[in-house]
Amino acid sequence: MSRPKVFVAMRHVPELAMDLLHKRFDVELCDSVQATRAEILQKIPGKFGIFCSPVNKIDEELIKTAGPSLKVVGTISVGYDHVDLAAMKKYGVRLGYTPDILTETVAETTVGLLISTTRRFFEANHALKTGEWKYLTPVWMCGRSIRNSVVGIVGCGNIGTSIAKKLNTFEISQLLYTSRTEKPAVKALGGKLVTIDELVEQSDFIILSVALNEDTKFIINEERLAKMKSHAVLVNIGRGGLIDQDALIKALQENRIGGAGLDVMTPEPLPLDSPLIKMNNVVLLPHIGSASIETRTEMAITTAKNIIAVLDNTPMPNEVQF
Ligand code: 8YV
Repeated sequence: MSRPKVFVAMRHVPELAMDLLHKRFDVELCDSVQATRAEILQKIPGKFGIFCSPVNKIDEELIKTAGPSLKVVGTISVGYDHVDLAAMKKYGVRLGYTPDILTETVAETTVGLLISTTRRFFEANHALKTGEWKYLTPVWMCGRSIRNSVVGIVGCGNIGTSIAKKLNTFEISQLLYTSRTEKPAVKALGGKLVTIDELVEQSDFIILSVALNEDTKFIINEERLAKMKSHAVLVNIGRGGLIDQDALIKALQENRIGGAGLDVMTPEPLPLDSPLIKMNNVVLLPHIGSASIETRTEMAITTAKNIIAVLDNTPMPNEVQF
């Protein structure tokens, strides 16, 4: 008897997760490292599920192309802005995702990105390796301390709260945050719930840790960039679409803010001719917020289990409700 089929839209998925899928499904892997849109549309018809990531847009065209066999989309991510929830609902397709698992890893990345941006680690490393390090004068390669600074976290969900806890050990002078509701755990750290405009005006370091949706698209725009302190450092570990990137580039070019640390950007991968690439006060990471072996392995296993749960008609470990 033929088994239900799953399409895996990427290679190098941890073996433990692949083993789980192989036990229950006929698994079709994409041809290269990452499936193109055209390949997905070609291979999705007749599939029960798809194992995908935020690089794969899951929209009505794809769901319709899959046909009625498609019952589940499993995304190896906490974010699901790449999935058209209305279309999923219309065609009765369920969505599994991987919240919580990556919280601490993404928070670790954020702290690292913040420090390396404000303390100029990559610029300093480059200076050493290219022989620019000749003397040690008092202000050479100096950045600004996190200690005694005002840190603003935009979006205090699980990841934002974890970032707040980690940064609280840095003896900062004030923690500000935005959120739909007051967060007792952040309040207990001395965190103050403010508006986004108050946050951008008052913070030395601004961290974006919020989901991308219609309300948060371009939450950092020209107007808000203009309100920032001239030494403010902006860190983004959410989604590129949270920032009007052209406005950010302009603000950086005109030295209107201090710098930026971006783990996410628009588009991804960032073209090498982007002005951001050449800026010394910009640290760019290739979307590696959750990229620890332990975390990605657990995310992959959960994604597989989410897909299998639909086959078994049991509750998914993590399902997006819509
Ligand atoms: C993903 C992410 O892990 O979780 C998210 O929303 O963007 C990342 O952590 C990464 O894109 C791999 O799928």
